[in-house]
Amino acid sequence: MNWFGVPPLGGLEARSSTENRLKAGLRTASRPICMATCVFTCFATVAVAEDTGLLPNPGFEQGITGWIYRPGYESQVSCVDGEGDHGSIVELRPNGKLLGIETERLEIGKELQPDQAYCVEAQLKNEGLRKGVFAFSMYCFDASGKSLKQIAFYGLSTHSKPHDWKKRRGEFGPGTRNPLPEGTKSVCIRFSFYEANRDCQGTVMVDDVNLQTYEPPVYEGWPAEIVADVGDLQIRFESRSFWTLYRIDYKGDRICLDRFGSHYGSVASFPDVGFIGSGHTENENEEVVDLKLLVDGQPVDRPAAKLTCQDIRLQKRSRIRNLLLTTEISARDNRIVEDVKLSAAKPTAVNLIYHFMHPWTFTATEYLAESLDGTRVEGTFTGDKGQKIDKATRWSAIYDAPTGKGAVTYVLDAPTDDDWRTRYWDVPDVYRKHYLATFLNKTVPAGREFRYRVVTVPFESVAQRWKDTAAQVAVTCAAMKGSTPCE
Ligand SMILES: [Ca+2]
Repeated sequence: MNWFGVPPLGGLEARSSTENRLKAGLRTASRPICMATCVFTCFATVAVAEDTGLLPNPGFEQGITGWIYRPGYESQVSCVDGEGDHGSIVELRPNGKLLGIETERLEIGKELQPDQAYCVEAQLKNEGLRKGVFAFSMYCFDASGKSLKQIAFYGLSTHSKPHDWKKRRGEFGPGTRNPLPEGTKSVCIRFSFYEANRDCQGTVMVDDVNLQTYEPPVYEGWPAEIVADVGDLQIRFESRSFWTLYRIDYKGDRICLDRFGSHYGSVASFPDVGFIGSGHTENENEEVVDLKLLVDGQPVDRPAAKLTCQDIRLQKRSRIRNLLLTTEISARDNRIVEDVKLSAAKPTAVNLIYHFMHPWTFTATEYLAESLDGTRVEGTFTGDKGQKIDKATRWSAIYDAPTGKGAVTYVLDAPTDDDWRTRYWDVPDVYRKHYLATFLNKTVPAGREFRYRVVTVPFESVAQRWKDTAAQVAVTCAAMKGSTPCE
């Protein structure tokens, strides 16, 4: 089960916060944890990093002072020596019952400020779950203490491979992907297990739970989003994903989703880490180095949140670990061109890199593609969670019968010596998500620039003729091959 909404190598996606709401939080009992009930070993002899965060006992060096069982028993929680630099850690072992530990309530206006964003990090070690699920999350409460929302940062299931210590992180508050719901008066940080019959089995260790203020990536004078009407297109650029596309509407119909968690742009999956880039903030943030916007050819220092133009270009330089990306997204003449130049500051092993993610609507019914040798690949979307096409293409297209609209994605540039693939991930009730997948289980070498460029062109067609229409659109795109976008 894809419990956290992230496919094994899927670029994806926490879905909506509601869909993603985790069930690891039955709130049936509350009792303060007494230090004396924990098992202490020799952690006092280990040097531990200075506490700079907002939680009083982030590294469990004072046992689990400041943490509350909700629900749980002393026998399920041990503070033990974590070896190395860990000092004391907390070992959670539900032993066939529910278990949750959480911080005392952090009140908005006291410990936390309403206009401030925060980042919470934790070191986690998964020794394996045999039954149920585990979540690193937070809860938001109203003035009466009623839970308004659970926000999940990291999840484990019985399918998750055991792993050594890993840092996992999340953000909340204004300007982040997790604004607090209206009426939130307090929050807590939580680690919990859930199983439908309350039979949770497994062991997870936790250390260094650090809560700090966080400054979301705001660019001076820039709004949090830019919605642009460009001909028959309406597109949206989103700050929380470090400035990617986040909507494609065509002639008033949404053909590509605007649902936070269904990311666009480029993302890399690193061995033993996971995804970094675009809206994936669970491991590390993409670092935006430079950002520019040109509207009808003119640089705009302080863009409006909503504008109408003939030509818009967003130019970005960013860094994902040792990968450097120069990205331009431009829209004009009812076409969207996305151009990425990728280089590595030093050889960088990856599971894969996705460029040009497009979360097309899940009502899309059919696909069609022309592979590099000229053969056609076509079929219907059935919601089987398969990766359709999965080979290099000159172009590919989707068709959404309910709206009578579709879109062609024509590959203008891609390295000829890499086994890159066009994929559409067919996820029912979520999306038909397009990816250009590269560097499958490879190392990106240093000293070379890799260029990827696609043009996406929406079209309208009756169902019977859509494939001819798409093929005609592709012919018009072929003329752009070899052209260099204006700088
Ligand atoms: Ca510790």
